[in-house]
Amino acid sequence: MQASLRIAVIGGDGIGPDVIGHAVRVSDAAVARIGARLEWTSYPWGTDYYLDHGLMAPPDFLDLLAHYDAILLGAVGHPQVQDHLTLNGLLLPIRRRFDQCICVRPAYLYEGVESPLRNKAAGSIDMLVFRENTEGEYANVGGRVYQHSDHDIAIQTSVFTRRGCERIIRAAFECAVNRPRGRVASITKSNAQGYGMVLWDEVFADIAKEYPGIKTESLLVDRAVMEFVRRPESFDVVVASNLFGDILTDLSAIVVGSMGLAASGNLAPTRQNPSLFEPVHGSAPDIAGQGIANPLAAILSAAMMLDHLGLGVAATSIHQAVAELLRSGGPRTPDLGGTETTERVGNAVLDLIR
Ligand code: GGG
Repeated sequence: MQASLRIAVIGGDGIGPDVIGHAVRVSDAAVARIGARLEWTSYPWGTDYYLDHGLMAPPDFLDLLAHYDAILLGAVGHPQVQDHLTLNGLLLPIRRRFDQCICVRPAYLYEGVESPLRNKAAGSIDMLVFRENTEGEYANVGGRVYQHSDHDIAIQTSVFTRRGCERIIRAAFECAVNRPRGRVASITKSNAQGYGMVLWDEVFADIAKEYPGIKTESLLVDRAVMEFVRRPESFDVVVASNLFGDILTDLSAIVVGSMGLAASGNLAPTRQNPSLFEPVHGSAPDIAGQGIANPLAAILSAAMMLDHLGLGVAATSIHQAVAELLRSGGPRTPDLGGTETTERVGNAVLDLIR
């Protein structure tokens, strides 16, 4: 038996804890088949912790997490606390501290899942969005003055660095080299964002020259949202800023059937720090605790984690189980038009793996 890998688990808020346990169980079953073992440590951080302690996690939480091989997160967000407090109290500091500068979000139309767009064949939509993950519009630079007065002023600054643009754009090209269609689309709004996003466009053009075999296009984000709906099949690898990548991946998720299938990895490419894996969906307080959240996004995020940790065979077995469940018309939760529970779907994936 190989030495076990240490994973920190943060269920977080809302449906996060509902789905994350299934990702853990499925991962355990998948790695057991190849004689590996995962050692999980669960942390009760999130908004309940905040309501008790005034912080989303203890002051030393980043030091604690630094010792793990990876982090698996459910969701953050709670109706009683402003979203910027929950996000900046837990998820964003993790991405920054561990320099998880690359966020990868696949969108694939599985057989057995219907796109809300007409006549889309299984597999015809297959894109991989590379979202810049530590700067851009999420840089958290700015301030407020004259609050609670008629002169209230808020300044929010985006930060684009050549290094940051290069890292994410190069990662997108490197990925495209190994994909059959070999295309990269860059999405900005550089007509209106004439400093940061113009720098992004320049870096994109420079890096594209190093990859003459890759077909490229640059789109303004307003056109991109239209084209994601009009011709989603034409997108292969997509690279976008932090905010645009976040927004576009809600769209790509729904185009392939549901947010409940959207997985993501926040990658620390030097591998000196843990990477974090999480479903793209948030805490969905409207359905939290009802036992009807789709666990597949969390399960597929765990598969991305196993792949990242060198357990590719286990990751593939999870992908195959999820694909088989969907193809065969197995149990599905309401987001996919079904009536089944989180538990039933999670157990069905487990059965397929075993
Ligand atoms: N599953 C992670 C989660 O709860 N995400 C909520 C969210 O709003 N995230 C913002 C972001 O990823 O930028």
